Amino acid sequence: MSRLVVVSNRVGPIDDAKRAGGLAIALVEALKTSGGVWFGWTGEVTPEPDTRLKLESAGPLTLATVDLSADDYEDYYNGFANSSLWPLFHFRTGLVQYDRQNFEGYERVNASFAKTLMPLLQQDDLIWVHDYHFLLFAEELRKLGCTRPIGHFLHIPFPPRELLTTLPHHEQLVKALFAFDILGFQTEHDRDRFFDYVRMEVGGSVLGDKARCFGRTVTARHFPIGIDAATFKEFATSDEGQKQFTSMRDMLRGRKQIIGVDRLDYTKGLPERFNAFERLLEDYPEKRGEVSLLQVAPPSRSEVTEYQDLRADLEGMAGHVNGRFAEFNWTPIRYLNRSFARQALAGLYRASHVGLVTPLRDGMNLVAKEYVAAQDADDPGVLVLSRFAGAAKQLTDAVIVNPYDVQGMADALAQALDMPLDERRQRHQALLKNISEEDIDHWRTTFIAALGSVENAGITGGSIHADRPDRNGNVA
Ligand code: ADQ
Repeated sequence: MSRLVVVSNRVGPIDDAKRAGGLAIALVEALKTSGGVWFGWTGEVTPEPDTRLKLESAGPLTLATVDLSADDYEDYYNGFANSSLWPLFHFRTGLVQYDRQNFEGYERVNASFAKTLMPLLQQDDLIWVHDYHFLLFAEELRKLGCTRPIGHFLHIPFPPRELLTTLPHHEQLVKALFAFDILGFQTEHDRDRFFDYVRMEVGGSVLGDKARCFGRTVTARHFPIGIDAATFKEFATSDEGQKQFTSMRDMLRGRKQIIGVDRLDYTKGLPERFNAFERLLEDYPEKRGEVSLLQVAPPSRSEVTEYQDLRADLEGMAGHVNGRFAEFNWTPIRYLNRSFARQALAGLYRASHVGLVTPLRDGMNLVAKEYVAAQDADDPGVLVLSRFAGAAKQLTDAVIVNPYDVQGMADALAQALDMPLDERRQRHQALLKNISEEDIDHWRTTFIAALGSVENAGITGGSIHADRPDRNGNVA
């Protein structure tokens, strides 16, 4: 059996109390079953470049990590990855900062990480690279002579070509994607936007799930990421989950609660959400004193200015709504900037009558799936979900909203809060079926099967290997 080598920007932490971020949570859940090597950044920054590899065992996994130098951290991580690619891929061209030095940092880190990984690779490895940090990674590995199957999974949306072309290096990035064998996207729409770029921008061709361009062929499919639904369901009734549930319900004293859980990020639509809650209290006065919003949002990327601004804005907005509507025994918005362990989080979801998940744009959104998994099937809460989360393509039995429409969201909240038990149960049953079938195992096994089949195609002389660039990056 092939060994799995996973590459992602951050590795771990394996300790789940320290994790708040979809990619880390999904990868830990996926890798605990498959085992293998997990390679990436330690999360530590050193003043000078230091490419020494740290190896550590964690059950069936070997963690292989390196530090980033202060320059790489600025140029690659805060710079090109999080100030150029992240906003652009979430359709926020207005927030994109582009700087050639940052792009050079991005190239430098992709090349040096590939160089560090190369000696660890074995004959039968399947290499699975994750997310927007490493779009150049396969090209760098190929230059070093790697001929193993390499797949890429993009956790965030793929932008429309009109937006992608605003980035000076768009063609170089897309060309590098053709050094992978398999490209995985969250939704069919994301995959189709990639195909659209290939056809319309660089004159490539698309046949079925294969794109051909730059003398290379790549297979591109959608693999919607899931959660470990069975385990998360158990978390909600674990001792810790039950404890959180009980203390939350005691505190609510018969009132209802809407919950939002997000990394503090401008893509998550938090100001719009606070506005919608305020509109609910304005337009539905009977809800005053009867429902509160609990927003949990641990800080994220706090060295990037936009994230600092967002944090200040939200504090101001929560203060404004509370100042306007609070009673001595009722606080409308409770806003917490902290993380919770998984079991505790599951208990909080279960205690909440509405799960409010309203990103302006999101690759998938695991919180929506976790909220569903944590509910009591006999008396479930209602998921209110943005149409612009990848999850909305699967979770069609949620109450679907447009996060730019504050009035529409307020009305949807009222509908969710008043929804009869029968309808809540029906919707929940359908949602639970979906997240249980298309769970994290399904995601991992379908992706790895696709990656494995590349190898078989290669052995039988399939076109993919024939097109693969040689060690100098040249293709036939
Ligand atoms: P994220 O943008 O981080 O993920 P999401 O998918 O919602 O978004 O995952 C967040 C994860 O962090 C969830 O598992 C959630 O439980 C956890 N989390 C958030 N706040 C927390 C808190 N306060 N305490 C504890 N845990 C917390 C990226 C993409 C998404 C995509 C995922 C996976 O942006 O679109 O769904 O990767 O591919």
